[in-house]
Amino acid sequence: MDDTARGAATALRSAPACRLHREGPPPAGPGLLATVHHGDAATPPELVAGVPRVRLRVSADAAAGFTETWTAPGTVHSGRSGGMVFAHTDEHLFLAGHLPRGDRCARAVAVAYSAAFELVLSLGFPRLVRMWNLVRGINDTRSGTEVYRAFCAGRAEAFDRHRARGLGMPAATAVGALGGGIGFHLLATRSAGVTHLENPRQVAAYRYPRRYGPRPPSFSRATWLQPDPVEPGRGVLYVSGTAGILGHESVHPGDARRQCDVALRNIAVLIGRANTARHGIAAGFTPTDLRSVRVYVRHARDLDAVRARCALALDPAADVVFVVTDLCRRELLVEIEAVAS
Ligand code: 3EB
Repeated sequence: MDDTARGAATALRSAPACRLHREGPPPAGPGLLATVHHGDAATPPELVAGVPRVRLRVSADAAAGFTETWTAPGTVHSGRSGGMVFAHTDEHLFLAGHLPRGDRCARAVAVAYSAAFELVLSLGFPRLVRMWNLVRGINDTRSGTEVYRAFCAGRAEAFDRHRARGLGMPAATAVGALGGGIGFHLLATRSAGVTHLENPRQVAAYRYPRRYGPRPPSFSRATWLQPDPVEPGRGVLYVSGTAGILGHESVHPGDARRQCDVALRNIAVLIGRANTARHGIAAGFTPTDLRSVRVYVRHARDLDAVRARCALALDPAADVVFVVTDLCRRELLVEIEAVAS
């Protein structure tokens, strides 16, 4: 291969890229896989001019909204199936679905997530990379079981059904939403290298003890995507929503500032070279490498304190958005997700 051909091949073997736009949706460009609006209205996912569009209601305040775009190099094909929408290049897939309001029991989640995993596999993208779950009334216990716990039970069943076909648990986020029932979207890849990471400071979520619910959450702490086998150090590390949890226990109840510091420290250890090396990854990161940072804060009154703690740890040039929303455990006040590359 000459240099030009190698350059083109390398450009094609890139990870999907995320950008956060605070000034409204950007114009559609080449390689656009999807737009995800985080605003004041929720609608089921749809195709708009052939591009999947997800609208999540995460804030009562429209001015606090932002738009997330996902792009990938190459020709994009999109489609619909069973209420889900998807777009993919030869290498990467974005897929979104939703459960209507009221459908938040374990059974409904198991059915919907199984259908999503079936679609992912039938489209030929068996390696899950990243998943987001937005759950209305996530801490609601009126049905007798907290919605998040029912959600985890259903999701675990869907993963159980697909484990034998090689579907691993990817990096994920599960947070509250104000509209819709449950909205989910995911990234998957056809053949790029995918490594799921755990954090030595935390018990693997899928091994949490029973006191947190009948079935544990199904996610890994981060997923490393390495698009090109001949460039092992080049890739993207997708960091799950990370909270002030040590072992399996939430720490510093009632103290958002200290929970934020623990979450940032958890991320530092997770992405640091000692941990990536333990997982066989030829790159290591520090918090100043983080981009597309999303900070979920339960109470608006904690925003200033959390912003200040994040400013100390992150690169001033990093794109950071703050979202006020409920988190999966009642006592958690802060959760942080990001991407490192
Ligand atoms: C935790 O570590 C905090 O259920 O998909 C973070 C990221 C959390 C993802 C999920 C939950 C999930 O347990 C909560």
